[in-house]
Amino acid sequence: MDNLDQIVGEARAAFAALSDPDALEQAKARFLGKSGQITELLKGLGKLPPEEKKTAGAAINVAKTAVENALNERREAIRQAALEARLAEEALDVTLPGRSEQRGGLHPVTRSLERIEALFASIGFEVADGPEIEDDFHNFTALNTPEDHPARSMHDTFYLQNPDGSLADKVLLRTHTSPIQARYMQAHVAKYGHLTHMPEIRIIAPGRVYRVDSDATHSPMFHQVEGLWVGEDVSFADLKGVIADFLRSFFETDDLSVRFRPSFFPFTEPSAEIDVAFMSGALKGRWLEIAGCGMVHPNVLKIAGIDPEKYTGFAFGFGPDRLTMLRYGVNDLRLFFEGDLRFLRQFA
Ligand code: 2U9
Repeated sequence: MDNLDQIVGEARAAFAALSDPDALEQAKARFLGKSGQITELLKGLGKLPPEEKKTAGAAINVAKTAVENALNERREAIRQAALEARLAEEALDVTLPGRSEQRGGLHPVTRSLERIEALFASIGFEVADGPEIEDDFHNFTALNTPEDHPARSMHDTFYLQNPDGSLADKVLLRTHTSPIQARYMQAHVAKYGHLTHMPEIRIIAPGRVYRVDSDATHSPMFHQVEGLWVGEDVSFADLKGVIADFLRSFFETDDLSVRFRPSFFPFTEPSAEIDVAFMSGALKGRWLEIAGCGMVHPNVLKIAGIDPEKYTGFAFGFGPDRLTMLRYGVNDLRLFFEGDLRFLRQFA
């Protein structure tokens, strides 16, 4: 029976030396497994004379229970140690101050666009949209731009290439948002052109536009908001009222003057540049060029399928980037597109 004490001692020592649960289960097999030491002893009982069987069997079972107890204790100790390690690792200090959520903010130009859209919506303008990758027809031809106009040149306009590097067939990044209105007019005529009194078109077209140009006041990508009102008696007087009203609302002041200077655009006739002068503040008394406008050229109406004898319209175009610079006193356009959070956070 010394042998049994020795086995129990060995088992205790073996279990105590292990701290890995899998290794512990393997060590168990050496004592209690199919051919473990205790199991072999139990198998050997059959060969003993009947009078010894009982005492020997009882002694082996005592040893077996001792090994099982040692095993269970070790299992529990390993489990407890693992739990403590995990708790230590995942310790949560509930007294720490919370991390506050970082709130995002809208880009200053987006804020301007949303203001412009809301102001025009309040006088019945719908917001229209269109593709940034345009074709020559909608970007130039439909807008009465002559074949030899410099805007059509590769110096001024980004043309798209085919995958093999050759120039795509007159596919370009739109240079203004005007093709949005050209497309809208065509779709409008397709829908209502058969009516004696076609409903009015009153839309603004905000969006990104692209030109080959880059310095402190020009970015190769910038924004435009153009507007279009076509109807039966739409006049230049309506245009002046809408624009002056918009500018006073946008800049939140009645303290500004607006003037219309004759100009030229292929898609409007007559055409004008719009200047504003603030009557107070840092820019007081200086005329600032802020937009272009005009009566929609009869050719532009005709190309869209609208009878210029019956309908007239006005159109205008703003640069919301420039409006945003004026509203917030920003002096370099590129700041809007560099993504520097120190700059952008000031508007959030
Ligand atoms: C259609 C017919 C006419 C839109 C117009 C302007 C004048 C204009 C630019 C000035 C510089 C915007 O800020 S800018 O980039 N725009 O001067 N745009 S009239 O005329 C249209 C548009 C669509 C069908």
